[in-house]
Amino acid sequence: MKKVLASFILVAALSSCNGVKNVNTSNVSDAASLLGSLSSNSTVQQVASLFSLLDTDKNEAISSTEAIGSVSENFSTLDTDGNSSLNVTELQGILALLK
Ligand SMILES: [Ca+2]
Ligand SMILES: [Ca+2]
Repeated sequence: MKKVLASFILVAALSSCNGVKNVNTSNVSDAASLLGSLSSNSTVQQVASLFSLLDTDKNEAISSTEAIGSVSENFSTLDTDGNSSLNVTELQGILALLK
């Protein structure tokens, strides 16, 4: 009986791990596809959606580890106040860089 309980706990722990992983992966792929669809004609709202997808720790700032793709490549250009993180206003600068 103890062994069954132990296996159950292990399975539960593994599935909760996978659950978290899946959420993160889908956020990153959502962010990547949104980023890929952005153009100079994209709206402020689309950039705001991208911001919330990239801000995985929800501290209202994109750190260099949260940035992906062209946001990551242009991180220092976008970080106009040089505090090593991007706020939603700074991320809007991505629109000017997209052609
Ligand atoms: Ca963050
Ligand atoms: Ca900044």
